[in-house]
Amino acid sequence: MKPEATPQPQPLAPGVVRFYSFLPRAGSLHEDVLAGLALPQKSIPPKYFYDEEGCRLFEAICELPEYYLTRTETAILRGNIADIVQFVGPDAELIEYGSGVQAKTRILIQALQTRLYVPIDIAMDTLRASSNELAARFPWLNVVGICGDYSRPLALPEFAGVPIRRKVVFFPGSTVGNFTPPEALQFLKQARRAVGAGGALLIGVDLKKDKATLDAAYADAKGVTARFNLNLLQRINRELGGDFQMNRFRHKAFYDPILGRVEMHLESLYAQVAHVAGQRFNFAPGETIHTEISCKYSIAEFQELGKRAGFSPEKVWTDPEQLFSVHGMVAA
Ligand code: AVJ
Repeated sequence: MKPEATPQPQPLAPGVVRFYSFLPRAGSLHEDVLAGLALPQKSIPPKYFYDEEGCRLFEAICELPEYYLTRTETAILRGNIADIVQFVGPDAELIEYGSGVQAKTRILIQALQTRLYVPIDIAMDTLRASSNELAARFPWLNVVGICGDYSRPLALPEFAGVPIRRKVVFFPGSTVGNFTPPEALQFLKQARRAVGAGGALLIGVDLKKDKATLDAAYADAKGVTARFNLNLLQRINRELGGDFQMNRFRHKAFYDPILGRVEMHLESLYAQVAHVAGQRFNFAPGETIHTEISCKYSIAEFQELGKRAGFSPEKVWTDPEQLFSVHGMVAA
């Protein structure tokens, strides 16, 4: 498939799911991993977690008792759905970044009676399977799946044949936390451009809270998050001819209250050498590969970030324990 934006508005038909691939050329995993492992603090971008096994493990994380994020956000959406429908308004095009299995989206599409849904995800197989299922579930819905990496600028195609009054970006799961605050600002500016004047943003943001709750959420008792993290090494072994030994690394995750973020690392248990694509990498005992950050924001902090990106914060929905927030913002 050609990684090019389509210049002409595309006619749509409900029930026919269209897919576009905007993925960067093959080889980005190769380049990013080799570059990341050569840094003084070795690091690999979290978008590479999501191969088939990684997607499966992430879904398992969402079911864990310690991982309160998914169920809390889902409850917030369900509990405030009438207010959310009023905020979004009729005839909205729904654009979702990091759509995954699209479970929360179903709540919105059902309530909003959405006619046009544009899910964007880096994992092509998950995107295809979920989009086809969704289209079968909502016969009036046009679905246009975009396989792409939204950590870089991404020009979305325009569509004809469906009445649209406003574009709304849905970005659930606190995935915005995987960006540093400056990167999050860039992303929000990109979302602002994507929705245009009069557009809106519906975004799930995990709130700052006590360290014990956050440490447990990212280092669960069953070790599912550990497997999710270690799967990255397995993926590198498989796709880049690596020779990482899984049992010589361990999952490490902790909340840093000063930086307001969870960090995930893969820690080398020994002095060891690993090879990737013919290159040699040395590890000291205790040395880590940094694999993810999950930034946490107070409501005021995130509203400030939204304002700097050109949105005016209009609504915030939270749960009774103030664990998680969903912001409704309008393009200023
Ligand atoms: C879906 C990316 C938001 O950062 O909480 C879960 C990913 N990492 N457990 C998060 C994740 C470890 C998750 N996001």
